Amino acid sequence: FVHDHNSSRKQNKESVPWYPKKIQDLDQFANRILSYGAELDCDHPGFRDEVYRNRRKQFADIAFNYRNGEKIPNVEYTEEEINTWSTIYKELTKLYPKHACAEFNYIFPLLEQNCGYAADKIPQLQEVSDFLRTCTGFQLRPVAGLLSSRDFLAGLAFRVFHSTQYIRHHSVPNYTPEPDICHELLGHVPLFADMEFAQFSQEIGLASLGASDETIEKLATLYWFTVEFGLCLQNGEKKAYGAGLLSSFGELQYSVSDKPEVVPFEPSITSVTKYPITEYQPRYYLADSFTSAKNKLKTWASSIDRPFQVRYNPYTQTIETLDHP
Ligand code: HBI
Ligand code: FE
Repeated sequence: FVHDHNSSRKQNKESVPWYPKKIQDLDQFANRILSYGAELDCDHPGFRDEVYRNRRKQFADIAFNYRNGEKIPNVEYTEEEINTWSTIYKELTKLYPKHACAEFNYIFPLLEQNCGYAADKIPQLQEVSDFLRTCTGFQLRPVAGLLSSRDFLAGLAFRVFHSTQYIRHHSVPNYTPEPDICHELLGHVPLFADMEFAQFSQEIGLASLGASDETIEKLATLYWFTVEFGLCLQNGEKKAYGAGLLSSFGELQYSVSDKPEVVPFEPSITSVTKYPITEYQPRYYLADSFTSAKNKLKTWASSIDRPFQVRYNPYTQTIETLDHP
């Protein structure tokens, strides 16, 4: 959830920043994560826990060694890890019927029936990924920690979602300074099974390929206010669809209350809004529907100054580039 300024890539008018052209190119991201899974900051809840740090290293190794097309190794979660999951699962599933959007509530029971979602078990990434593929073609890929915005967004262009596999530290189940498997599986995964939402997410990814640093910053901001913290209007009521809300017991309730400011999703405004990353959002953006959000995003993205157009070919899993004369 950190904003980066990727200064390592040179840019000028003639050179377009490198971007992945085929799905195997995503293998290159694994060794340039920003925060490595086992090296925790001193304010991380697991900083002083040697057992936790070792465990994080095991997860990091799975992600480092993973290659496109392979099966994601199953993990045997410990009792302590499953307890953390259970606590969060039980609290959140109480709130979903009232506060989550209709698409989320439609899909959630299917995850319970088809890929092992339950209070007493942490689902395996491979099983979840297989299910998503049958719904929208989205797939999961294990990642050891935070990627740059550029790399992370590029994955979405291929309908690949980089997912962490470790769980937050057991001492503070309601807080995590970074994404963890609770955030990914409860927050993100359900909506990647929705066709409109999948298309919306892929649009952000496609717009990011070869984009300037400034555009990446705007797309990361759009991602933040939609995929992470988005609200949508359904039958006159505010419902949550953002993963940061759907995986937070406190912020989910706060976001749909009358305390925060809520304004219509408008890419030109949303994309330049500043936001805090360690506290509840003071402002949320409200979409009419995923279809409407997708169309607004597409219109906005077509105004981005990029000397070529891209489209994804799902048969070859490659990006096709259409040059402007
Ligand atoms: N990396 N692994 C990972 N997971 C994320 O959710 C994530 C990321 N890097 C950047 C990011 N999210 C967002 O802040 C946006 O910049 C896309
Ligand atoms: Fe997230």
